[in-house]
Amino acid sequence: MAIERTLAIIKPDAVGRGQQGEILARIHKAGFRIVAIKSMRLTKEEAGGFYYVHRERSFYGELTDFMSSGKIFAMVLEAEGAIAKWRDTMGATDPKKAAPGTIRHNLGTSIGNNCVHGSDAPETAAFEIGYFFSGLELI
Ligand code: 3AN
Repeated sequence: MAIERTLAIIKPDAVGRGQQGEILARIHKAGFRIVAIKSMRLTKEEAGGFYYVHRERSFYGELTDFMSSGKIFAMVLEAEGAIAKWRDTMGATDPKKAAPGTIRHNLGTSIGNNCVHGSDAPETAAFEIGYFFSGLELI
C-alpha cells in the first residue's frame, strides 16, 4: 500500500474537554507520523469554506457554528493507506454506530459532536491539507 497523507482535525468538543492529549496518544499508537500540527480558532466563514461540499445540507449552519465555537487542532497524518487508516481509527460519523475502541465510539457524544474529522478520499485530502497548511509547512 502507498504512503499517503490525510487531514485530521480534533474538533472543538474534544478540545473543550481537554481530550487532545488522549487523541494524540491514539494517533501515535496507531502508527501515524504527524507531519504538521497547529491549533487555531476558525471563523464561521472559514469553517464554511472547509465544509463547502456540505453547503446544501440541512446541518450546514449547525456544523459551521460548531466548528467555529472553539479551538481546534488541525494536523497532517502520514502512514501507509493513511486516509482509510485514520477513518478506521476515528470510527463511523455517528458515535452510536462507531465500532468499539474507536475515538468516536469512546469520546464522541453525537453525530454533530463527534470529536474528530478525517479526509474521505485522496482528492478531498489534497484540498483539505491545502486549506490549512502551506507547502513549506509540510516538508
Ligand atoms: P465524516 O466526518 O465522517 O466524513 P460527513 O462528511 O458525512 O462525515 O459529515 C461531515 C460532518 O458533518 C460530520 N463529521 C458531522 O460532524 C457533521 N454531520 C454529518 N451528518 C450530520 C447530521 N445529520 N447532523 C449534524 N451534523 C452532521
